[in-house]
Amino acid sequence: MNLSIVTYPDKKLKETSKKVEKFDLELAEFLDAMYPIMMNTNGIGLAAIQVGYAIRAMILNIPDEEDLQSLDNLIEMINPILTSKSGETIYQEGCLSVPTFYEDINRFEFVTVNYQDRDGNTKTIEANGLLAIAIQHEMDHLEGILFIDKLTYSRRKKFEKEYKKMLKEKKNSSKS
Ligand code: Y12
Ligand code: CO
Repeated sequence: MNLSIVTYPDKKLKETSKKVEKFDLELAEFLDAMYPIMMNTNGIGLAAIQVGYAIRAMILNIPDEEDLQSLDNLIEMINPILTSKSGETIYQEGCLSVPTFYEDINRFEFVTVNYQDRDGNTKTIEANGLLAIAIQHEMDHLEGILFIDKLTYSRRKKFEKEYKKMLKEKKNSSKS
C-alpha cells in the first residue's frame, strides 16, 4: 500500500471521517502501512485522513523517557470516543499535514477515551501529558479540524502568510 501525507491546504483534510465497520485484513494492512509513514517523518501521531482515507482510525507513538519510539508504545485507535475530560494544558503542537509550523494550543490535561483496536476489541485509555494532547489532536482530524483552526484570527492570518511563503520557497528550490 503506497501512502503519502496529505498537506494543508488540501481540502481532503476538512472531511469528516466515517466510522470503521469492518475489522478485516484491509484495515490491518492499512494500519501497517501508516506506521512507517509516521516513523519516517518523525511523527508521533497520524490520522487516516492525513494519508487520504476518511475513516475513524489513528495511530500514536509517544516517545518514552529516553525519547525513543518503539512498536511497544504504538497505540492504534479505531472509532475513538472521548468519555471524560478535565484540566487545561498548553503545548506547542506540530502536524505532519502542516509542515514547519508549530503553535501553542490549549487542550484538556486529562482525557478518557473508549476505542476499538484493529481486531474490533473495545478498549479504554486514561491519558495525560503528551499522549492526552496527541489523542485530542488526532481526534480533531477525524472531524476535519486542524490545530491551525484553533488559532486566533490574527495568528491565523500570520500563519497563512508564512505558510504561503514557505510553499513558494519550496516550489522554487525544487525547480533548481
Ligand atoms: C503533541 C503535539 C502534536 C501532536 C500531533 C502529532 N504531530 C506530529 O507527529 C508532528 C510531527 C512533525 C514532524 C516533523 O518532521 C518532519 O516532517 C521530518 C515536522 O517537521 C517539519 O515539518 C519540517 C513537523 C511536525 C502530538 C502531540
Ligand atoms: Co495533525
